[in-house]
Amino acid sequence: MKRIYVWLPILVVLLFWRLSLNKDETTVFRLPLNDQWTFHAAGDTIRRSAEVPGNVHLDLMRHGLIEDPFVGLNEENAQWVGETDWIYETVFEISGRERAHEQVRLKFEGLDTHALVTLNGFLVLQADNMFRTWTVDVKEFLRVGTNRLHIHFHSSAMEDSLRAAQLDYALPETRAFSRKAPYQSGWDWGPRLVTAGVWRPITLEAWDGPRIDAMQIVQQSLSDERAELLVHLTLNSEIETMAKFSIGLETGETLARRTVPVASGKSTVEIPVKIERPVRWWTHDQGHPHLYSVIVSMKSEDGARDRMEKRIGLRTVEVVQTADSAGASFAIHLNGRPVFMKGANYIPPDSFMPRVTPKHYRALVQSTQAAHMNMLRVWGGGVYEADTFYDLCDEAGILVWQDFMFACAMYPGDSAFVANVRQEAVDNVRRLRHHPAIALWCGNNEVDEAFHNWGWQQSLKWTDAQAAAVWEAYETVFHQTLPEVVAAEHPGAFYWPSSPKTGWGHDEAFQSGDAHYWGVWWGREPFEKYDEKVGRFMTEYGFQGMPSMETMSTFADSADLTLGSPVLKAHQKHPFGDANIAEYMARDFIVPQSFEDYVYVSQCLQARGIGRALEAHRRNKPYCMGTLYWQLNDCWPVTSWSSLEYSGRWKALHYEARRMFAPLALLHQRTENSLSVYLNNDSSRRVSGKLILTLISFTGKVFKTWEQSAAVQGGGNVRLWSENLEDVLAGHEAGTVVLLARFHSEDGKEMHRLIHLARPRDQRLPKAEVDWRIVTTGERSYIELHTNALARYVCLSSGNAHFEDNYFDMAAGETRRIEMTSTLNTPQLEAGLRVRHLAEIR
Ligand code: BMA
Repeated sequence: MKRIYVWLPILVVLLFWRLSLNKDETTVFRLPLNDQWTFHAAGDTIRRSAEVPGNVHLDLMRHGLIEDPFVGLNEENAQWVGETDWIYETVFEISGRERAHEQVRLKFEGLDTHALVTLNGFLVLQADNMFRTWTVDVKEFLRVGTNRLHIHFHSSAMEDSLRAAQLDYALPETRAFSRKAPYQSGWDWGPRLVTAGVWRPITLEAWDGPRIDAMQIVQQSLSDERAELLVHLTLNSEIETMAKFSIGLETGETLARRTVPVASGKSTVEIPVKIERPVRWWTHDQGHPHLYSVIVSMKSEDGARDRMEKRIGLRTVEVVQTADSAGASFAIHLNGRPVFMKGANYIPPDSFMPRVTPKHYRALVQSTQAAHMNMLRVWGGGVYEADTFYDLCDEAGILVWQDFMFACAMYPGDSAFVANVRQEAVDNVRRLRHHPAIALWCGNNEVDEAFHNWGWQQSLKWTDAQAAAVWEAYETVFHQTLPEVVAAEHPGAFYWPSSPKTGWGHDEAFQSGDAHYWGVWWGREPFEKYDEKVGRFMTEYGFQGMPSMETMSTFADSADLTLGSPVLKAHQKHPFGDANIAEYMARDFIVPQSFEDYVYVSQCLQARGIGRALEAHRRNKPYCMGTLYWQLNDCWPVTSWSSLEYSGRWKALHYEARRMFAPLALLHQRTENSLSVYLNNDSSRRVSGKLILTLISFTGKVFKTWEQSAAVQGGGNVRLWSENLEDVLAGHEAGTVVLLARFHSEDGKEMHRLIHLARPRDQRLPKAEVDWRIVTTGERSYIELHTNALARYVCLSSGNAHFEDNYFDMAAGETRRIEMTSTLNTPQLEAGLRVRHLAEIR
């Protein structure tokens, strides 16, 4: 009790000190321009209220002028929106005091895309890149009283055609002329919804004397004793003055104080600081993602104050490419430790980005982490994500492979285009470089591979000179401009020109660099090929699965829920997607007659195929040091390669990824006549214990047992056991037995998995009875399951409930307890609960 007397005064002092720090921390006046917006089509006289940030599709929907393009066949009816010019207007009030500031500017964080901006009738900005931040000095155009801001968005589709007509050869995609999110033009998983509008905030800023415009924190060295950082500030001041700078951490610790002269105009200040005994940032699977907030405050002698805060992580990331007999490695070393990267490709979580909330991002990042992923690739056909997304990755300990926004197209190389791209790169590298999550920068998605392998030279009839010009433009952007920007703005960061390095039709693709393997799916090769087509770092491969019935009911009436219905076809964007699903399903499963079962089996199929790839990639560690499947998420409800539906609901694949990506995993490999079991350990600790394998019948009869001791180093991967398949089967038919693999570690933990010896369609699955009951302990609800015989792909569903595991196999006699989370109460959950498994399909 006495202790409180000691602590209380200290706490009070700390509290006051914090409050005084927060008080008047900046004299920069900021006015967000979010209110009183209207929009109308050019030539139209009716102005309607608009939401900013937002976009024209969202505004049209809100006014009932278009129907939700995600529903039914509405996408088609919304195409005119992208071919129209749109005008957004607002008014805002400015007082004499605000107008009197020495500097006044408008800051546009995202205009989508070709925008003419006038303020009180004066043209202040001509923007043509949705990824750039534009700042414009507007003091001379600003009035005391009411000001009118007017933005005319030209149709991008029209702009693209105009620009394309000026080039004497055709580029494969006219969308490439606009610096606009490529996926808006339609993708093989996304609708064509070419939108327009103020998609990120506009702010009026006014100030006197110096302000901090930008802050860069360069990590100069990092050891266990100390981190040496250089804090680089960009200042903006109308006048020459002296200013005091203080740099500290959020804990209150001061790292440096300086008083320096500030020049007029833009100037820079560099202040070195040290953090003693630094705590490093790790991915969540390797340690703790520790973050530091570095706070700079400034006070000038004429009374200007400003403050900036950046949250950083102290870590090193290297991409190590060591030549070897096959080619060269491609391994991410985090803080000097090679770490196997597990994850997926991330696309924009909505066709309409302004409506994505922090809650959406949080759910996505949580699902990523829950599946034991430590890396996401922000794919180049979308957008440079919102700050919130990277903040969440920093906190969750997830690395980001960051593409620049170029995908599956060739781009112009004229000087205006290149200058525009350069500035886009500068803006985004500056915005994102302090995030410890950013592992590397990659120039584009599949542009190099497309130029060399997709036959455009022939299909577009380029002359040799034209093809050379197209390639020269490529080199200017991806081999010159972007690496220059990364080197200058994010010193030490790794730049990789294109993902993949080499197209999958070439052997080299699997010998060095990163690889996309699309022989399964695009090439219709069997899933077994995944065992062979293992590269050094797999950045793409995938297989589609249909979304759940719940998600499909958000866009289709029950009458439309049949294979091949026009509404379903509109929600399958791949040219032969449905045919592919059908073909692969028939290879491995008994194809169900009922639509609902077909949807379920399509998910089992996707999980089975990609699960095989994940297993092959991991098993080949350290030859392969990363695997990112295509794709994590969806931008609308659709049949796609995603493991998370648009709603965030987990498909069977996401559960499979969670099992396959577990830090410690039992993996298997089956060849024509042998079977092997591996123990793969991605943690940094050595694990040892006992491996027990039993060959059992589907009703649980034990035929044969193998037992041996087993150990694997931290980061290791060992083949523990290998047998001739004939000896494993011991005279039994492959479709009637299963191998139960169990590992008991010395610290008392147990894990197990079932290794199947035949495809599901060739297994004589019994009509297992899976009993269940709901158990509630305290706040938590569980479903407890028991089966009397082998049950495959046991699928649990109840409304929006989330199950910690799902679509799993259960051996005869097995009991499992699965946690459920839901907004429903237990009786509701129980009433809606459905448990099924593969032997029940019709
Ligand atoms: C990859 C991606 C995407 C595409 C996917 C599936 O090449 O980069 O362009 O959606 O394949 O076809």
